[in-house]
Amino acid sequence: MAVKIDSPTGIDLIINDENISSELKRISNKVLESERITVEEALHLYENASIGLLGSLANYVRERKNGNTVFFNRNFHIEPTNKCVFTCKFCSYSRLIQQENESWELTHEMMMNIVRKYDGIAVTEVHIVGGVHPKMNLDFFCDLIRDIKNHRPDLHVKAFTAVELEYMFRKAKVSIAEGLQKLKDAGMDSMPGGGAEIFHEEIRNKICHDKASTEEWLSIHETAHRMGIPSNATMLYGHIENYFHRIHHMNLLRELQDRTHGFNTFIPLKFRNKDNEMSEVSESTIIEDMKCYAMSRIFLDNFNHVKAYWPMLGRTNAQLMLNFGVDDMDGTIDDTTKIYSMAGAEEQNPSMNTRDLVELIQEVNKVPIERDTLYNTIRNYNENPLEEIKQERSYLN
Ligand code: V47
Ligand code: SF4
Repeated sequence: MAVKIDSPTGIDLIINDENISSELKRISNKVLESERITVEEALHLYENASIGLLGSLANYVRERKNGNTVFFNRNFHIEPTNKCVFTCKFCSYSRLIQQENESWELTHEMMMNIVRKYDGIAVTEVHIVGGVHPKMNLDFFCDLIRDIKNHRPDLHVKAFTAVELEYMFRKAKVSIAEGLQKLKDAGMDSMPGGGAEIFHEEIRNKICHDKASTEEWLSIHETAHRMGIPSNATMLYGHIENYFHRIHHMNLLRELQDRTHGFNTFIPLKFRNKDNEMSEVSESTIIEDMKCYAMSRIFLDNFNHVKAYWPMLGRTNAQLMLNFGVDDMDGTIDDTTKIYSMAGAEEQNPSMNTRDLVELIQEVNKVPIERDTLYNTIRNYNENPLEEIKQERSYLN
């Protein structure tokens, strides 16, 4: 959805400030003219632009693409297990297979019970992601997805990071395309964006050397897109990587998106340092968070959406990012994820009802739109305010 902006007066003021270098002006004007900026230009912007300039440019791009809209959905997570064969140093969530006391492993029936809990409730998406457990194989997950779809055909199943899939397919001795086809036939609708971390080898080797490589991650997403399975992409930032590594990461995604147009949204994930092997690395400041979101919005000109995942950032910081290029806040989640609370995020019991999300968005004068996973509008909450909906859908609290 392209939106025309009549007068970028605020940006004019900032760009025409005499203290801004001619190079920054030149790059900024490219962004305003919808011209793609290069890796070198992005790096220059990252290193030299003020937070004010980055925020204004990001907001400009965001408004051009999505107007004043902020999307969210009504979703819940299933985390089948936190046992994992891999050893990512930043992960506070996984437990080795033998660490029985702090680990969980849900059975097929337990996961179906989670799905049944939402009977009669208008959630539109289940997000399934977890550790990589050798016993939970391709057939196990095909059966699960098939049963979820039989029970609730309208529920969009967004399932498995490329890391989980790479392991699942390798164990099942099937190609990427064969594995994805089986999952698609079972009812998998799309893929989340996890497991990407930082693609640059220098960093990837240090923080997650034993899981799917950059090439494997990209290849799984590219194959999925070509088979009509859309996906998201993430970037784990704010640890030992630098600006160049972030731009390099986003450039690989931008190139893939040029080839397939299969990514829905980009999600910068802020590294949290509690209870993991990288606890000595300090977390990024809020200024760095704002710069990271803004640069993502400016650089990824072929991504329609940038998401602030509020369980990890905290709801007020996520709200702040709505002025730094973000147009999506993920969903209600309903306290069904442990990944971030275990890593020390502010949200220890992540759950917001529709009212909380709508109010958070309206508080910063944006328009709350409930969407489905593929960004089709379900409801515009400015046009159809919550009070009226409450009578129609009594489960809203
Ligand atoms: O890949 C793990 C991250 C990801 C930590 O696609 C950490 O809509 C910060 O990908 N600090 C999994 N992050 C979650 C994920 C996701 C989340 C929400 C929405 C979507 C989507 C995808 O969590 C992992 C890793 O990058 N992670 N540990 C940590 N200590
Ligand atoms: Fe396993 Fe994922 Fe944690 Fe890595 S980030 S150890 S793959 S659960």
